[in-house]
Amino acid sequence: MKVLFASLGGDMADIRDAKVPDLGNSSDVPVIELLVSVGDRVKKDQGLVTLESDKATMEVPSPFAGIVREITVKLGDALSEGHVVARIEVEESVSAPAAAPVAAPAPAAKPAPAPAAVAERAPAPAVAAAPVATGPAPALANTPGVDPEALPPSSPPIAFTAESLLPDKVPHASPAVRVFARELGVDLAKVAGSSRGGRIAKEDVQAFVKKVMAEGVPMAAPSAGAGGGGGGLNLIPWPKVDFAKFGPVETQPLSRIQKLSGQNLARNWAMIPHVTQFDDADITEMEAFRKQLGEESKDTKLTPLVFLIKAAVAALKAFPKFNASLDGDNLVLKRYFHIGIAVDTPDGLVVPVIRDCDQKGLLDLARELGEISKKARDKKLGPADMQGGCFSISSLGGIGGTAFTPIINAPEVAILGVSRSSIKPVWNGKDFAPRLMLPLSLSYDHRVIDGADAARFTSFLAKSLGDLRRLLL
Ligand code: CAO
Repeated sequence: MKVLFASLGGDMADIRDAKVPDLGNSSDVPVIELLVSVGDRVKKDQGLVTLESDKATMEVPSPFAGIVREITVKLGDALSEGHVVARIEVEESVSAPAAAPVAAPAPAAKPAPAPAAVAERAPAPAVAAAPVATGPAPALANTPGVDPEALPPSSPPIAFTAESLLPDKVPHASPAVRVFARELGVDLAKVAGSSRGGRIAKEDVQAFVKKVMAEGVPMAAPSAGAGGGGGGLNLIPWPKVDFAKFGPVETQPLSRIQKLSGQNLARNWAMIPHVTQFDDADITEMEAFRKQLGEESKDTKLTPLVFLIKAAVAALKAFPKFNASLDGDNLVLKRYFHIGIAVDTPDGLVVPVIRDCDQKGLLDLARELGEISKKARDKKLGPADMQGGCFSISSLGGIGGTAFTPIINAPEVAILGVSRSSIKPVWNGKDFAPRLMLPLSLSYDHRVIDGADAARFTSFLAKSLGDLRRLLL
């Protein structure tokens, strides 16, 4: 039905009925939720009310954009195809500016059908054509802990499709609850419904989120692309143990750095398919050169790490896929060479970045490495010092060990671990010769880098460190 109301300015308002569409074989389906209020501005296809049959929930969409002037049903009403659920003043007729706020007839006490007596010349209600602010979806706006200002202007409409009528495809929850869950990144398949017939209510989603946050368990299904959500592992909760039952204990709070780096490491370890490639570089000649250079430049401490930075830059140039990051379905190749260096501090691990390593000589790099290590240990690194890295090096060579499996520093795709060099007997074709061998451990993201490329990369590194003249090529 189309009804024309006269507005204060004398214009005629075009008010039309929003009716229940074809429900397949269903009829007398109860209204379980009113999704809009009188005065709300709705988009075409935006849900007006939710119906729930024994098998599924479904939304009655608004056939046109406009302002809700009347809601003609109430909770519990049983509706069938053709039932009028609301009267909407269609968009074109509400576009003229006006000063007064929207007023509208009170909701009808009884469900439709609409009164046939309302004629084109019915007395004009005090309807002004003032634009109605489109607020956040009602289901979210009223949620404790959810800032309505931070929400999108309206919930995405949920299509009234055949699929939404198929019980096995629809979570047993109203569309508004599904929208709510989607906004919070909750996979409804994991939420137990407490309402009649196991239906999931908004409160169930809230309780689930609280529980998950308390336990630190991911909420959503994993994202297919890189850089997507971090959930979906479906892990059992972390074991809670009263250690004091077994002996004396002392509890120490984690430092801020430990908490932050712990979260990053856990995400990177869980989300990146790591493989680690091991190799040894013969650094006998390099070490002789390093010692000689060290004696010439006594003010600057020249450790093997500086040579590794140079060799890594050369390898990144030769194998550009290692100087890249995943961005959804794209690989972003970088044309700059900023190297992150893992630094061990009393408060935990940090990774400051040395920029433009391709443009710096060994001594400049050595000075900068000394400066950032000091800055890190003095807790003076700012966020900018740790951003923009292409590839990281984690050197435990000053401490010891023969190999380890470093964790990639996302969104980088590879990291080089360096262990302590030692003299080893190396077969030179005739004899075993004592050579200073440096163990390399390259962890790489197998989504981006193949094992063969990783072996080529570490061989290239080993050759470059074995003969520094190669870095000039
Ligand atoms: N083999 C043998 N000796 C090595 C070596 C190696 N691979 N690397 C360094 N050394 C020697 C150095 O030459 C130096 O010797 P001298 O004192 O005789 O000059 C000594 O070990 C100490 O070096 P260093 O550690 O102070 O300097 P560096 O440039 O090698 O490393 C830094 C600097 C900041 C990376 C390092 O101090 C550091 O913090 N490393 C720890 C990184 C880390 O924790 N990684 C793990 C991350 S995953 O949890």
